[in-house]
Amino acid sequence: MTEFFKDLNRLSYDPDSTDLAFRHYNPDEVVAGKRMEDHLRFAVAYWHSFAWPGGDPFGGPTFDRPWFDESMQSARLKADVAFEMFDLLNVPFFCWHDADIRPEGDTFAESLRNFQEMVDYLGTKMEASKTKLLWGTANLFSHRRFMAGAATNPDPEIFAWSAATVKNCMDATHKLGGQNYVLWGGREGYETLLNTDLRRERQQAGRFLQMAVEYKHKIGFKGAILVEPKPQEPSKHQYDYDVATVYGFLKEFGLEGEVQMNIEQGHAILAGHSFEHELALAASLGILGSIDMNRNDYQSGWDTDQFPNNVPEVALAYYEVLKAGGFTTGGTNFDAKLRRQSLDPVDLIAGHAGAMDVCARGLKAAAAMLEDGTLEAMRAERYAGWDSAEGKALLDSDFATIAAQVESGGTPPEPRSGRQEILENIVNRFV
Ligand code: XUL
Ligand code: CO
Repeated sequence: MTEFFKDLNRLSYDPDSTDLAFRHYNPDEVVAGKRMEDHLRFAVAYWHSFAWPGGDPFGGPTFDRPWFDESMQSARLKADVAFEMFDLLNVPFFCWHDADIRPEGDTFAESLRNFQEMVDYLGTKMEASKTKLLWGTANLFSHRRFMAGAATNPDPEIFAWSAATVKNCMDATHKLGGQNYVLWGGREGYETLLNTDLRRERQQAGRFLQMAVEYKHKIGFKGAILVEPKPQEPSKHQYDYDVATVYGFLKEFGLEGEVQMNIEQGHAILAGHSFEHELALAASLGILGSIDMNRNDYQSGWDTDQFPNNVPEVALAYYEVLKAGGFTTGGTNFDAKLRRQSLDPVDLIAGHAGAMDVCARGLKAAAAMLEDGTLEAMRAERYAGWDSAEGKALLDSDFATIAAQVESGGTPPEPRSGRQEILENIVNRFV
């Protein structure tokens, strides 16, 4: 045991607790026919919890962690502490970027050696733990070499470096039994069109993603490849803007059926959507893979990556997830960081525990709304006309035939109420 969480005990489910405990998240409780743990599939993000030092544009690190130096010994200590936290929280999954788990070397080969050694170290930790790998990914955005993008870089050497990095991260994810591999286009976009060949950059990104898919099949990785859309930040404009944009991109490069989405709440908001919009659209396109359940501050207008704390919002998100049949390889990753004044180890535990409780409440509310059935019945009723023989025939018809029917028809159709307030009142009964 390390000293880091020394005064803290494993959290249990205790609805009446006024101390650190789960008041709503009860892993074994069956909700809509499945254990809560198996529905929610929580994951801790290694980067924000253990690698992020607490800086912001106006100030440097605020967190003082004993592993904050670029040594292998510290990387191992970080892993030890991480697995202690996974155990305290009893989480089934975690996620990493290569750069979170290993110190950067002077050469690619040295970074790779560090990485592979740490992957083996994580493998050993995983053998003694219940916590599995939800996804691995590559950090192709922090180092200055990626300042103009990775796959979309104007410099082919950076494309090559990025391809080699993703190849090794996919190997490691496969080795650790990861259930998905994520690509978030960190700086795959531009700062100004004045220096950007947008057509060329999109072609590069498309070929890069094809190569990732080809490599997945080559090594027999059975997990899902997930793209995580985000409209901007760090780049002014990012090519993977939102679910609809990425779907068009997948179609263009023949990758539909190969790639699904990892949808983040805060990114949806930055794109001018609601989270449930992005989830519903992905579900309707058959590409809903996994979620990053972290919100933004609505006043800041940027990606503040906060733990979720709004049950009604979360309930509407899980409503879409449940309607889509729930997660298969995906799960609920907390891509969330503490506020930079939250200095203590206990803050890390409280952030995650509170988020898990909020998600549990959201899931239960969503399941209850589905079980009640009123919302779905009212939706079905609204579209019932399309299930009639006339409705079905309409879509097989053509403008001229339809016009002839309408022109010879009788009274004009009457509009019907959309019942939004009534529907919102129904939701409020459950949240
Ligand atoms: C950045 C973000 C990333 C991805 C993984 O906004 O969400 O942490 O989830 O690279
Ligand atoms: Co994310």
